[in-house]
Amino acid sequence: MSEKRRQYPFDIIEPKWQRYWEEHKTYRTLNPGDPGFDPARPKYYVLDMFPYPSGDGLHVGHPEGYTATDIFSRHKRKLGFNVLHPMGWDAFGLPAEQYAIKTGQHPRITTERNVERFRAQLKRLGFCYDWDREINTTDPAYFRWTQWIFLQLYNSYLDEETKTARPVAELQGLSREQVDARRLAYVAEVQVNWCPGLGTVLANEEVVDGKSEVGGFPVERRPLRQWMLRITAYAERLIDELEDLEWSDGIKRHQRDWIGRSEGAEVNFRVENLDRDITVFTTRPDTLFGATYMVLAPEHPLVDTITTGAQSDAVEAYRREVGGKSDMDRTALAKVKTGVATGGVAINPVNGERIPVWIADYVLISYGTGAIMAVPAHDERDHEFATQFHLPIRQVVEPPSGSTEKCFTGNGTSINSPLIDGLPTQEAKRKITAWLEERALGRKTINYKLRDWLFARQRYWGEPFPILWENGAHRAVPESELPVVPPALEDYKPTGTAEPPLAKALDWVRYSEEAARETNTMPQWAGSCWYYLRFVDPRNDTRFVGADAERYWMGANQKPGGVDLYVGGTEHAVLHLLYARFWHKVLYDLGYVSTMEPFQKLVNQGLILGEDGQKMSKSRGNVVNPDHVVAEYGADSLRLFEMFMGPLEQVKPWSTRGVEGVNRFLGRVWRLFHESDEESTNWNFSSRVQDIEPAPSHLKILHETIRKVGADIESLSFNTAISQMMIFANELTAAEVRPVSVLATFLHLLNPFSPHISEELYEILCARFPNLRRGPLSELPWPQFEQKYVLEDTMEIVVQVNGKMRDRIVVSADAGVEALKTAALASGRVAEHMAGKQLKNVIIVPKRLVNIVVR
Ligand code: ANZ
Repeated sequence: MSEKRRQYPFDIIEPKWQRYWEEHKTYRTLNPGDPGFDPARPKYYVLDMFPYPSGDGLHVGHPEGYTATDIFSRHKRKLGFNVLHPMGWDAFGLPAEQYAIKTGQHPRITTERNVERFRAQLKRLGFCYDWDREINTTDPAYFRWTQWIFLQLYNSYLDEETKTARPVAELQGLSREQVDARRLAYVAEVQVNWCPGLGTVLANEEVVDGKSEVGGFPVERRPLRQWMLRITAYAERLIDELEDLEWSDGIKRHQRDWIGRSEGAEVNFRVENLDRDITVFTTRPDTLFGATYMVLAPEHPLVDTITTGAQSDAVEAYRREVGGKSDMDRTALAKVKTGVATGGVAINPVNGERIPVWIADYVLISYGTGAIMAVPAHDERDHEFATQFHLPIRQVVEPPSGSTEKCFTGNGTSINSPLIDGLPTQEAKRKITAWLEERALGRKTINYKLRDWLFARQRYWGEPFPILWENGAHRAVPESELPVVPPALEDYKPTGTAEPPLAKALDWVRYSEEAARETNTMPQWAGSCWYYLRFVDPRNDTRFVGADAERYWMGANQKPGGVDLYVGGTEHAVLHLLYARFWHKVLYDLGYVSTMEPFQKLVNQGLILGEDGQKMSKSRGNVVNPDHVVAEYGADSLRLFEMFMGPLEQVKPWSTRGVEGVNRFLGRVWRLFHESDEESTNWNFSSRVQDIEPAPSHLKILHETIRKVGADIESLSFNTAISQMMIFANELTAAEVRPVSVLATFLHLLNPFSPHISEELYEILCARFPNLRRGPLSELPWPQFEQKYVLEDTMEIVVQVNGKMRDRIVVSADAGVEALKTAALASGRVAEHMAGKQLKNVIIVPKRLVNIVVR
């Protein structure tokens, strides 16, 4: 059935409606207080993760999530909601800067060009964004407020009692240094991933196998003075407050794992012959009797003190050797364990045993206390280490019956542990911790894997810090002087040292006789930490977001509140969401926003693979360009196909034949209304479309479709909604006469998916049937489902393949020929017998059987 039919005129229809929407500002959204705003309507805020406008333009992965949110938004509008559905650009970042280094062209110019291309491509897809709310993170009117929020962090500390941010101005009687040490934005000397090739520090996530993810340059560890954000202060809330969010379990688990809450105890071990303790962090205090040695991180401050003369050369050599390694390399499980004895000895507080103290790189200075007690019988890394260095191994936990592992790490029963013998692990932990607490030898603690956020980059194309330095001390740029705009530079190249490129702009750096500007810039994550708030009130130049608008759109009275639906890729499942939640909570604590969380419901769309089932990439040559698809089949077909490929959250391969399939469906919809004479290029309005009373069978399929499409949009099951519309179109195609009321209602259902063709057909109908309510369709209410039309009897039909019975299916008693055929072909058992064969014919005996003939 592959006869080539003439395309319906999408190339005329689509630009026409896009112009109409633009001219009439059809999708403009009003804020509380705007003339014409209707406060009686409920609100709905639908947000896409805004794109980085790369030089390559849009790829087919972008429209997947964007089409889903577009359909959802259009449906909500038709249900009478005030819908906020904005779009903008996350445009600071390395590629524009690297391009500037190569060509000398200012990043602002390339960014503008890329934004224009992206915008045009998105408009060409007919999305219902309110373009009046477009924002760009590199716009000074935007990053002025990014800098302002940074200053809120800078001027706040975490009050331990309430676990909330408070202004540092409330801290009484502290020295300047003490205040600085408590700020949520602070300066620290930290070990960083320094990439000489890119001339910048990188986040751990930006380093793969010791090389930069961008460019593949070697990365080394070195200490550097850096701006840090105290996200660890919020670790507990970032875990606990996930609870009420409508996010997938997978994403919640990702966030929890990343934050890495771990309950245990700190235990003090006295160093022999020294008035000092080594404090270790352990999650298994019940194994204290099995500690046969201790390990300090090589950087631990006690190492020098406890190392004996005989061991000092070996210790020094070892420290030099591991100095350059990243945490990732040091803790890799597979790696051969290394370490040296310090010669020092510590005393086990539970039994007075003398145990040797080693240093080894598998213990990290940045976690817990930077020191451990080693229990080789029950910890794998300790076990490997003890085996290698012939240290004793003593079993203190008996596994539940049956286990014969050499190193048992699970829960069991304590043995060889006088204080807790016979107790199950949980109880043993509690008892031993209490015992330690009574004697001031230890205490219960909670540790988090999460580290403070290294917030500075040595780059040009980012937000400058609104910070001044004077006599070695920092202070905020006065708010009235925001934004701090980056200087114009001739030369964007990194300086080759840790000095950022902004340091080259001497006039800019020099703020006054005494004060100089901070020359680091913020990381690319900064702008996306709060953009969803700016969309709410994007042109406000006295506040980062107006209070009324914020309360309305973010849902001040809902729990947990926030953006109602947020859709984007899983690559942002951890960091972006964590960072944005952190900023939001600080703003909440300070009274600037009204909800505790930014994103109430989150959905991640699945990756679209190439036609070959591989990840799309330039090097594989399997990248599909949406521009080509739009040129050949139209935007409505691209949108429809992206939703028809499969469940939104699933990974799925692209298929050009699939696009042709949905394009044929839209062609069939067009022909429900039109006939073409083969000679001329005209489409004539079909004489079969008439203003008649619909038959019960037509009302039935119509209302089934209303019900299914509405419910499927709400549950984001767009693919099955489309299948239902296909069934509808098939049935109506077969009808002798097509009632105009049924067709008009159907166009409402198709409208969110394929807005151009549906608007056009509706306009054509209105011109012929003056009783219809005038469009545009997108502004008319969603059709009412009426149960009475779908009350139905069912019947069972036999399905044969080449005359052999293969399945029985249940269909509605008055299913027409087309519905029978569609249902029979949809049977999984039938598909098995059709695999690899060609469909030749379908024979239907009404009310009894369908015989599918294949060869
Ligand atoms: C003794 C012990 C016995 C341990 C046992 C485990 C099992 P999580 O769950 O990841 O928090 N540890 C503590 N600080 C460390 C550091 N700075 N570098 C490397 N390892 C460190 O792991 C906590 C456990 O990891 C702690 O509990 C400690 O080993 C180790 F049968 O203490 B345990």
